[in-house]
Amino acid sequence: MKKFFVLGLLALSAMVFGAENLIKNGDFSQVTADGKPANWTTWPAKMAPGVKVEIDKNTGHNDDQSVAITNPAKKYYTRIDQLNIPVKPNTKYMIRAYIKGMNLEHSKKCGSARIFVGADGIVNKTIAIAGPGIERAKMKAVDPWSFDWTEFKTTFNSRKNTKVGLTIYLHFTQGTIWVDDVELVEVK
Ligand SMILES: [Ca+2]
Repeated sequence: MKKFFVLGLLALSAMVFGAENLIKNGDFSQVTADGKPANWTTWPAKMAPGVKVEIDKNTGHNDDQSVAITNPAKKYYTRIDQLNIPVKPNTKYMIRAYIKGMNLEHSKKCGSARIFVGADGIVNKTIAIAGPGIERAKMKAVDPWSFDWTEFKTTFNSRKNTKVGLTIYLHFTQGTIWVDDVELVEVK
């Protein structure tokens, strides 16, 4: 009985929320042999000592696993990218991720932690942006800034794009962010 109820709920949410998540390994459950999140590219490819992008098997949003990005000083800029994500042109999408932050210390011109969607399958030209770096004032951030798992999302129109690029980053900011349950879905 309970099983049927759960299946019914799943079917219902699929109908209500519709679309498939276009992000691969958005829950960071899949890990490569060298301990990196599968389907994500870390940038820069060669990281300075103390800069880390790693799967944390003890911290997650809906489970106990996520990716952690650590900058040991304010001068570092570290990203995880997923590029060339196919989308339908002129269509509304939602980008969402859950982010947790610990001991963030910001430099003057930093972007802090952000979720960025770019045109043409890459991450140069902004289509959409969200995240702690956008909501710092609203969240009354004071350094060193720590916050528990928080939902960050925005909607955007894909305009002429047939593919977009996604990056989630910690920009000229010291500290650690955890990222989980990244979702890019078509919305009405
Ligand atoms: Ca997870």
